[in-house]
Amino acid sequence: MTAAPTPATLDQDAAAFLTQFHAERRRPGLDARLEAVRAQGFTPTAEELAFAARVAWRNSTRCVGRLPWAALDVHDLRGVTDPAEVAAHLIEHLHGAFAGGAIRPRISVFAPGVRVLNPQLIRYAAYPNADGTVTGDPVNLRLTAFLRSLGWAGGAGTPFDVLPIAIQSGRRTELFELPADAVHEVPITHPDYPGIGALGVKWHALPVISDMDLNVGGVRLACAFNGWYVQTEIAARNLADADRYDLLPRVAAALGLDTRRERTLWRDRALVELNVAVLESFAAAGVKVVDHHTVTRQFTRFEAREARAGRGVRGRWSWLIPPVSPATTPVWHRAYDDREDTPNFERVPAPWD
Ligand code: HEM
Ligand code: NRG
Repeated sequence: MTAAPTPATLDQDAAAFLTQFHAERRRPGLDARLEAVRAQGFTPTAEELAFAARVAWRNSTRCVGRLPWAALDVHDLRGVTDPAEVAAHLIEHLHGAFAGGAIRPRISVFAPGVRVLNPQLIRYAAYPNADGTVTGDPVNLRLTAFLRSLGWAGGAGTPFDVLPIAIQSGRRTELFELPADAVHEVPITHPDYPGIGALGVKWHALPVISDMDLNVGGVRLACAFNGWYVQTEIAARNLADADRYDLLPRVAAALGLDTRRERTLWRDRALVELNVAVLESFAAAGVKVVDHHTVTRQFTRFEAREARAGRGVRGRWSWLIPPVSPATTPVWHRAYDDREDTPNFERVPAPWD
């Protein structure tokens, strides 16, 4: 015996989502829509999907950049299942989102069964060396090994080799190299300290998260979304963490600081100048980036605007505060309820985990 093809009961998550959509968008026809979903099951319409994606951003408790949530550019790619066509749409996503440096927040949503296996579209390879050091971004050691197991031959061996993307559709997984003109990068220099530029460091313009599902009324769809960077993400974590590019000792040397004693605060001074370098370099390249003072002030405007709309803002405080000078920002002095509302984005475990 097989189960009846039509669900007899109305899925409660779908019903709750549709009730929210019709109420918030002031759309008539809720009862008819619920009846159709009871009879046929829930497949979001294009309008429901666009609403869900924007509200999922609005509900992202760990995101300090939520002020422009309603302007998210939603691309419904549920009609695309061929891996090469998915890759072509993602490359178009990179071009459209970069927008000559202006950066537009954008999301691509995929059909059930389609998935990007990389955690972000743009990631730098990690090559283990015989002496235990790593060339590249150590956070991507397992991603790099996984892509090699899928047939990637390896790149030039620089610290900034862009990895290919692995796209899964049904039982097929295929690798695609990103064309160089789709990956915009900014060389990091400092207006006052040429020694920082001499380190030969760069970072990519776009953070495009690709390992979270969009949960719309219990339907989980893979997606890829981007906004722009807060410079702290790059300068205070990716380039500074001891288990990432670990640049603070070299930046301190470029600044001529005494690194023999902690109380010279050489780490802190190097960290601030590396943050200045990333902000100034992005500005010089004409690529949008936001500093932690501005983005946290924008976040308090988001909270005020949400309150006027009769909604509360949930947040994960430890993620909302910046990793540099947190107590100088307004978020430091506030408290947040960290329970996440739906629709939302939910992390999918990596295929190698
Ligand atoms: C997390 C800023 C756009 C959804 C974050 C984080 C920052 C940030 C600083 C913390 C990241 C970390 O510590 O690793 C921004 C800025 C944006 C932006 C400045 C500019 C527009 C977006 C968009 C979406 C989004 C467009 C989705 C549509 C999220 C989510 C997280 C997050 C789901 C948590 C990620 C995780 O758990 O790893 N954002 N964001 N953000 N953001 Fe945003
Ligand atoms: N810290 C990560 C990116 C996480 C998301 N940050 C954003 N998201 N700004 C990194 O690559 O450093 N966004 O959608 O803009």
